[in-house]
Amino acid sequence: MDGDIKSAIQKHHGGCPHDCPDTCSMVFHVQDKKLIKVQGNPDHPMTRGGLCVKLNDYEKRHYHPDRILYPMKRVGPKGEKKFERITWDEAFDSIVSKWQEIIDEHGPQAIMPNSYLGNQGLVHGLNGGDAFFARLGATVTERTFCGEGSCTAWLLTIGPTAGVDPESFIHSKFIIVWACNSVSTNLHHWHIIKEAQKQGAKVVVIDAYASRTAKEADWHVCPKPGTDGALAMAMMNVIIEEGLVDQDYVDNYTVGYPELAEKAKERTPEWASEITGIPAEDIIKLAREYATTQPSAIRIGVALEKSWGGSQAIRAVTALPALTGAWRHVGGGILQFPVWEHPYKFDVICRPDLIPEGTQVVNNLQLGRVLTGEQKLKVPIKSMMCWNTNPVTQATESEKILEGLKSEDLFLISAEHFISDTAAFADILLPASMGAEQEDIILSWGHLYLTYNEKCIDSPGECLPNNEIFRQLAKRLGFEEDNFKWNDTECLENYIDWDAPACDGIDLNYLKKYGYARLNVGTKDDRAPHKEGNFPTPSGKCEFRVVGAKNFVAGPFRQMYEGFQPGEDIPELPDYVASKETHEANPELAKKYPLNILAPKSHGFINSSYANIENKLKGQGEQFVLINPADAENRGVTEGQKVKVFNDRGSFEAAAKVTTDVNKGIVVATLGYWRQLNNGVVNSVSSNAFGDMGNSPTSHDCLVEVATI
Ligand SMILES: Nc1nc2c(c(=O)[nH]1)N[C@H]1C(S)=C(S)[C@@H](COP(=O)(O)OP(=O)(O)OC[C@H]3O[C@@H](n4cnc5c(=O)[nH]c(N)nc54)[C@H](O)[C@@H]3O)O[C@H]1N2
Ligand SMILES: Nc1nc2c(c(=O)[nH]1)N[C@H]1C(S)=C(S)[C@@H](COP(=O)(O)OP(=O)(O)OC[C@H]3O[C@@H](n4cnc5c(=O)[nH]c(N)nc54)[C@H](O)[C@@H]3O)O[C@H]1N2
Ligand code: SF4
Ligand SMILES: [Mo]
Repeated sequence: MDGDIKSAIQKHHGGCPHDCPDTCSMVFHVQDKKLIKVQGNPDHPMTRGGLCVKLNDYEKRHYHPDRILYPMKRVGPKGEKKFERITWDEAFDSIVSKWQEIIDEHGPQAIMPNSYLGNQGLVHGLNGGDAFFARLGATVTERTFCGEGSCTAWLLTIGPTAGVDPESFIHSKFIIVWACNSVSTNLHHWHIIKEAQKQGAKVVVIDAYASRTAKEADWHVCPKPGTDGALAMAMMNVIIEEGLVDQDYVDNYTVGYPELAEKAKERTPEWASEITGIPAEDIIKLAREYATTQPSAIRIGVALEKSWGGSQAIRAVTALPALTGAWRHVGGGILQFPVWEHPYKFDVICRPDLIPEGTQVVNNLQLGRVLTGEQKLKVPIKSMMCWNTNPVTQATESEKILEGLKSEDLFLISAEHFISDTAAFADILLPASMGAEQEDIILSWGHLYLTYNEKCIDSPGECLPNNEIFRQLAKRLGFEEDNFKWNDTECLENYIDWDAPACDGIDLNYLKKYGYARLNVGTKDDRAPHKEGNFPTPSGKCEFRVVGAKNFVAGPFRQMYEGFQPGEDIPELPDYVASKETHEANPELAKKYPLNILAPKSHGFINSSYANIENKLKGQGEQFVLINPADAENRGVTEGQKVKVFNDRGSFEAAAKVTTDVNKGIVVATLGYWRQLNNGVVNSVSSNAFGDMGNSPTSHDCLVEVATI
């Protein structure tokens, strides 16, 4: 972009690097080498000039007084945040020599990486870290925080397709937002849904409580948590029994309809009503309206997978648009993560080919068990390097992770912006660069644009970009592969398949000039990718039924995880699978812990990021728990009172908000608050159990009790 001479402010293209489907295109305002302001890019069809409450003063995060500016080493007991400044040379030398010692004694698998999408850049998010640890021969960390069960279900049913374009929702006449709190978590899609609503579309939100999004819907359908599979199966029942099936579409473009129809016969609205708590008339009405108002579009949220039967439910929901023929229309179908059609070269970015055969795999949701030795490993973990993630607040069984991190036997390296709850336990702290300080292309899992981020300021202090940290480590360890020699621009040249049809007319220069580029995958006004089937599945059709499939882990940013051994058989047909922590499934446990907790995302934070920043905390308010008046009264809990939320795994404190936004038996406490600033975190109570597919988390399949303190 051109510099603005009058004000001497330079404008540069940015991309929000946080783990959010919107991947906003931003404008960085730079004056005297400082980032003074950020704006949403007004030209971008989804960002439209607006950011969100988290990022509207992103420049302040860059200069926050608590930011880590220098490499440091621990000088006090673990977790007490007593650090002393060291040089980068000292930091790298101590890491490499400690690792060498560990490798000599235990082999490289005693070292494990731990990262997620805290930064979603191809270079500094997905980055050289994976390639680096693959080359080192370290333990492989399978990371299934977000969408991996959903992806497995999606791939089995319709394959790696982006599905309906989020922008095509403008043409939809009936929209279901299913377990997604778009107002908080996908704001720039919500604008489009609101516009469609203004043009006459009906917007239905299916959510287990009255979320911000549910409150803005034309109709809030409120199933009990983890019962969406029953709702979807009963919708099929109505659609089939009432002759609302698009038979021509089903005959030509689907597999397994006779078996599905047979199964759906048993799944009556009355049956589902018992399970979901939704009146049978409402289920019938929903199914009829959904099937007969075309184009109809479904947006599924990540939350849908987070119960034991979540992925089977997602298979059922994903089957609906093929049953009704919604795919025939622009603005008809279903949306999950459009990232499937982005031409990223994950094999080049992550270099799974470098992983030595037979390397052990651990899962990031099992971190507490891995570190405490409760999970027996071939080679126990002696060192962990953490970047782009904060497992103490975000992963399950937080108390066990803490126990593991306290061990003197674990050498923890943490590359961070702030001393997070995890970084607090580091032996070596590395200061990481932030948004405007590093060049990248930001992965998006919520739209069909490539987004460029220009390096336009220098990092404060001695912060280094993640990929530079890995380059330096690789150099010291003598790794010769190209990955570790490419500069950031060269990485971008190599990480994207610029020759792919989706990139027609787009190259790095184009991106540098315009900041973003729409992939060549049709326009919002003409895209109907499955009008005539063309599903990227083995049969080329929508597979209602799959035969002989075994559980596998698919990720939104990886086609498939290396090292994962095919698991249990996957049932041939989608169906309702009951949650495990409920009154019905576990009455003994429910006697002790009668309340089902939901721990979704906070409006004012992005996962645990920003939960340490004063104005964001003020906007979001202190950790709260929503509780129904009847449940509150039974426990002598009053509005605003401090309570303890607990089960056998742990506890956290929260201020009670007594409200009918939640039904009796359910409590809601949003995610992200820091343990340093609060007593316990929501993941103190969450279970490490995997869901039915893709080793997904089951954070909403969880029983607790609430008591006054
Ligand atoms: N403000 C903000 N935005 C974010 C994030 C953030 O932390 N804060 N995080 C980002 C990330 S990493 C992700 S994955 C996305 C996730 O965004 P979403 O997919 O929206 O996920 P959640 O906020 O966890 O949950 C969405 C809704 O699902 C409901 N829900 C929970 N369980 C059930 C159930 O069993 N059935 C039904 N029908 N509803 C249920 C919850 O009540 C909640 O209102 O958001 C991204 N955007
Ligand atoms: N109970 C419950 N638990 C959940 C969920 C839930 O719904 N309920 N949601 C799950 C989901 S969907 C997700 S995606 C995960 C997210 O969990 P995490 O991926 O752990 O997300 P964050 O808490 O944002 O942690 C990201 C960290 O990376 C750091 N970071 C950001 N950019 C950079 C960078 O460029 N370099 C370095 N070195 N560090 C950087 C940030 O400062 C921050 O501390 O949480 C999961 N946990
Ligand atoms: S967090 Fe999401 S909505 Fe906010 S600026 Fe970043 S991409 Fe946009
Ligand atoms: Mo996520």
